Amino acid sequence: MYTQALNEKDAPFTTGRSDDPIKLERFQAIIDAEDKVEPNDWMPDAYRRTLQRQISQHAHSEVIGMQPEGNWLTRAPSLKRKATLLAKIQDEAGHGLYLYAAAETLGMSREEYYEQLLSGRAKYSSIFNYPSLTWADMGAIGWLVDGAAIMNQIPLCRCSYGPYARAMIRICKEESFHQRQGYEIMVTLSRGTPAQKAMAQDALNRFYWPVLMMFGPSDTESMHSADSTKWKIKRFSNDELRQKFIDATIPQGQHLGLTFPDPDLKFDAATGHWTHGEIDWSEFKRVLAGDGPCNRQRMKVRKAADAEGTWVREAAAAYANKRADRQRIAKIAAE
Ligand code: BYC
Repeated sequence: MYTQALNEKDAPFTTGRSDDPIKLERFQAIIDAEDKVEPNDWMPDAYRRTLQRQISQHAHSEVIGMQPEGNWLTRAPSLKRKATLLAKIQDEAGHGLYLYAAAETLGMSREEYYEQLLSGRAKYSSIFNYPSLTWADMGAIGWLVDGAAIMNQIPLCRCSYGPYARAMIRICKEESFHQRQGYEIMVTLSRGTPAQKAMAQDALNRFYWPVLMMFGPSDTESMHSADSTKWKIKRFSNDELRQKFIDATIPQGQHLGLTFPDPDLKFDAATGHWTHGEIDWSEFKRVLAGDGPCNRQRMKVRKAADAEGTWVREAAAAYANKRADRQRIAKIAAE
């Protein structure tokens, strides 16, 4: 009902002054009623900007996130492992495409979002600024990074913005396969030779803390959470999701016979949760400021890929123009 009242189909990308109390009240009523907001619906500027930021950063993460795994494609230990890893990486590219398409419904073009990434104005997930040093990292990335991504993304399937929520449903199904393929690599290595088990342990040691940082700053530092929660973009806080992830992951690591690199980790029987040691937020801030182990390398590779693809984009645009010209001429001739 509210959606109908606020639809302004003739004026796409309608953004309202955020101080218009009647529209704001109606907008919040749509959200509170668990209705979806669709691209042509009226929405406050700040809601649009939040989604443009989050969805595009999410898309950038998927695209940049292909690099650490791409690093191991030619060195996968068997044809089967290579085919599986390749399928996973291709899925990540697909996720990027769904997400750029969802972000475009908010009135900015993919090229504009992409330009924000290349110019360094847009972020991507901190986790992809860490190197993938051994084959075991393919296991740790699937198990932990995709595991954290699922924990964060399942609630996004119920996000108030329709195109984002729908994209997330498909993405989560694929992430589930990604998590399992990673865990299966970890199972194989953990049951393997002492050297293989040591490699799995080393990957866990290096990825554990950065993965916890993927969930974002602590709730007290999270500047966007209050608005995002009010608008039902976020259903759980950063710390809540981090805790859910830790609670789900520790038993999986124990099953592997691996040790988590946190001496303060202990199970609290009273709450049913694992309590953990302090996260080094100075490292998180450093990585976000561009000074992580691989920030420069990731952007260099992305920029080179963009430059190498220029001719493809130009050729596609030239072909589209020629085709449109031919259709115009054919139409005139037919009249
Ligand atoms: N890394 O107020 P906050 C994948 C920024 S890819 C970098 O809590 P918010 C995969 C945040 O952007 C999955 N920046 O923000 C792909 C903000 O800065 P700005 C990626 C971070 O938005 C390939 C500032 O810190 N997932 O699965 O309420 C291979 C304050 O934070 C990070 C998504 O993108 C971070 N980790 O909450 C394998 C999920 N954390 O923008 C796997 C979608 C925070 O004001 N995004 N920042 O300059 C979200 O759910 C939310 O945006 C976040 C942050 C929970 C990440």
